[in-house]
Amino acid sequence: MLLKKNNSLDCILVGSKKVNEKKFINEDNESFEELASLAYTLGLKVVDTILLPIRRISSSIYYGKGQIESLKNKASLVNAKIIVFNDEITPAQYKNLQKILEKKSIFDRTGIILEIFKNNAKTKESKYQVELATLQYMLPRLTRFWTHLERQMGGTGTRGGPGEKQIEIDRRLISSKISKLKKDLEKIRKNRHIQASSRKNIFRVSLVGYTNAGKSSLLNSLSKPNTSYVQDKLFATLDTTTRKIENSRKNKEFLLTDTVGLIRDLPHNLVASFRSTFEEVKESDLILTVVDSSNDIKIISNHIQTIESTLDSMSINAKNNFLVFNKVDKGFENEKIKYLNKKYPNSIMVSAKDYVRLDVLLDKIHDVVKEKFIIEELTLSYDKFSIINQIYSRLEVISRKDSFKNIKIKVSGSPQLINKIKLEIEEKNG
Ligand SMILES: Nc1nc2c(ncn2[C@@H]2O[C@H](COP(=O)(O)OP(=O)(O)OP(=O)(O)O)[C@@H](O)[C@H]2O)c(=O)[nH]1
Ligand SMILES: [Mg+2]
Repeated sequence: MLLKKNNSLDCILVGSKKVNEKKFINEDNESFEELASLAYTLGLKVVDTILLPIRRISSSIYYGKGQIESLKNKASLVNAKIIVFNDEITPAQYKNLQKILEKKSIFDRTGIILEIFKNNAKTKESKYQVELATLQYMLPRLTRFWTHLERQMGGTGTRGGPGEKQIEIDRRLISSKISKLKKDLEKIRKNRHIQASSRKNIFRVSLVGYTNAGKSSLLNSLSKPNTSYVQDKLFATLDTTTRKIENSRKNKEFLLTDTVGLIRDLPHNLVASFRSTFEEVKESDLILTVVDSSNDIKIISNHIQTIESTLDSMSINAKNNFLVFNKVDKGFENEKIKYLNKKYPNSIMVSAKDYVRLDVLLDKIHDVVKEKFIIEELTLSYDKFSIINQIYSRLEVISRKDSFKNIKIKVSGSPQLINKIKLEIEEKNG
């Protein structure tokens, strides 16, 4: 929304180069590249990138005054109306920078991520979640340049130049909108909970992972019909999609859920807003972390750590978890395979795009499903051939004893399915 104000989407990326710390410079390049893909995802055109040396962070404008002045000149020179800071800018710094940089739109990494989420939200729930996070982010940063607010909030009735008074009105409007959104989201969350509990009797698997790792592609490839939204852009998916993965193998169907992608330092407002989405992950029986294996080893390890710590922060215990290294079709070297296998023994390499080793992945999932199997003996009288057929097609039959009165069948399967079949037998009996 803020972007529409500018006709040009040309932007300058600004990062920090800490002096005297060589290690930091490397890391910074990596996060800088990530910022460039975030900007690209948002549809911005990066016309220049600047790494500013920084010795000490200024609490008022983050960088030095001279640095910001020359940044302003540079932006005017290349006619860039948008300036994107890689580092997190506090509300106070934001306001001061906005004063110096005048009519240029300022974003930090969090602001960019919020804009992307805003563009990609499709369902009511994700729209509300993103709006809530955005308003919470905006509230302390309100300056007279947030004029788009007037339109967004449905007009505030003032036509005069937006000044302090206008900001006060906006602030109150935002606060009341925030509480309304929270209430609405709570209602949606309760509803989601009811839906989720109706799925209790089937094994549930969730896909989590860094944005762009290929979670939606994997869901598509495992479930065939290509309807999950796949894009080479960050945060393509904001809504959870669940599909039943049926299989010729007996009693081994499961539900597979695709989730919103994660990223390093995901804005905490967003994490909080999407918490209910992750409740579904929390309740699943198996969590698979999908990793883009075409990245450098160091980036791979950073991504895995990000996923672990984000799940941790939501108290999600990735029990039985294993890693799925995706995109192995993309120039995979033997050395890398060896290294990853050694470092992450509980993992599997696949390609969602080329359907490579998806059968091995399914086997691995089925092994976990199977761990929950129980063994029971069912007793049937002879008039229940339809149930006998079901038993053979859906459960594993260990032994069978036919007598003149009935048939005793020892089966192995998920407790849920065995119970379901037992109920059917009772119904038939009754
Ligand atoms: N080469 C290759 N590309 C893949 C593979 N799987 C996914 N991709 C590509 O990677 C990009 C991201 O895929 P998505 O499935 O949208 O990734 P995601 O994890 O759902 O991303 P978010 O929804 O943004 O979190 C797309 O361009 C896919 O075509 C794969 O196995 N090999
Ligand atoms: Mg996706």
